[in-house]
Amino acid sequence: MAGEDEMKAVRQIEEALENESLSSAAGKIQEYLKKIKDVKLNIAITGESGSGKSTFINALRGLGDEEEYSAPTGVVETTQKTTPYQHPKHPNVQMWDLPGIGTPNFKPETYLQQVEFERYDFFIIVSSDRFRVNDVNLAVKIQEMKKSFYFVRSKIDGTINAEQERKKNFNQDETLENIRKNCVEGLRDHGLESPQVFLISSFKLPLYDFPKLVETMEKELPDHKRHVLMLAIPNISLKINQRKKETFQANIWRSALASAYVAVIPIPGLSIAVDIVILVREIRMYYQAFGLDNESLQSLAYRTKVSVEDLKAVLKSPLNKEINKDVIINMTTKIAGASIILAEYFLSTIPVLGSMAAGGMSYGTTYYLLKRCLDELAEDAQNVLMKALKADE
Ligand SMILES: Nc1nc2c(ncn2[C@@H]2O[C@H](COP(=O)(O)OP(=O)(O)OP(=O)(O)O)[C@@H](O)[C@H]2O)c(=O)[nH]1
Ligand SMILES: [Mg+2]
Repeated sequence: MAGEDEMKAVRQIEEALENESLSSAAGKIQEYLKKIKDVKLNIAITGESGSGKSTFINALRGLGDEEEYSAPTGVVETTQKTTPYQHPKHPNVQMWDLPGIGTPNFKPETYLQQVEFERYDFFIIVSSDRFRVNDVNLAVKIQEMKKSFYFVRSKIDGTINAEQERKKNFNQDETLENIRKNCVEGLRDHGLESPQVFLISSFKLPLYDFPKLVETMEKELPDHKRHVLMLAIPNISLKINQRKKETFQANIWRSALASAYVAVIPIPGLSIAVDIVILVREIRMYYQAFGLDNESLQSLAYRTKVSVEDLKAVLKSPLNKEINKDVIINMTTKIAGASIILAEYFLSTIPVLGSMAAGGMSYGTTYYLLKRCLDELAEDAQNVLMKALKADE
């Protein structure tokens, strides 16, 4: 299993750090980094016709319903076969639009085999009202196959609006609680013990339970898949922003160690003992994951009706202008003094690095630089979100 592979890889790296030379440890980490780049995440979205599967898939990919690569949505039945949709920026992440379990040609008994269940990391079962016995049967079967599932009650914005119009003393929290209770009771009636239901509007992803759903999926995924999820999930709430930051921070040591490897095998012409290529690649990845690229800002502006100019006005980090070798080298030379102190700190935490001055230096500098860039970009992204979300409420 992939999760065990990961644990094995980390253990090997740790052992190498304790017993062997730095270059051997760093060699292993490079292998691991290469492997991690190929990690795939396959998410299955299923539910009755018209429940909002395709719309949810588009929202998960940070797309509207009418863009070039969007899943077709509409009032007529559209999903009749299993269709993969790639994440526009992370092709390793695929959302699968599955026909509902009650669709002609699909029988409840053979549904999971028909949609090739082995392929998916987990299932999201969508319903726009009460969950049916079919949904529960499916969940039970998914469980038997040792996969996980999440119930999503969709189109919450519509339900809330209708309630608001109908009731004189409308209370949103109370209404949400009632919908949740209703769904949970329905699932219990059909025999599911302690189901969890997430209330979601694909038109208003930051509101309601979407951030909680992300948090739950993240918690339940193995480490290497979690990283991929946090790269791909749209950065639409302060909570998600924070989780992205934490996930990436937990991975910095890997890049730093890979950079140390490069430093002990000197590259002609590179005076600073840091692998710039690794730095540029990682920082670009943060930038995209935080949704600071032009396309993401445009789409956020469109959704929240805040102008792109207003969003860009809160950006402070120079990284928002350009992320290339020169910018990074410039930052590296500026912090050279600080990194020596830091390198010493890291040498004391990872003794084996001490035996290679250049490796230690590189480890410290890379770690420090990545951490600093991550902090800067996370903060910029947070400010952009605060600006946008204020207008969205
Ligand atoms: N108000 C509201 N409408 C939604 C939401 N999600 C989907 N809809 C609408 O519900 C209708 C059906 O959505 P789809 O995403 O096409 O549903 P589907 O589950 O893919 O349907 P099939 O492909 O027929 O199985 C469309 O008109 C959507 O615009 C939502 O979060 N809020
Ligand atoms: Mg559809």
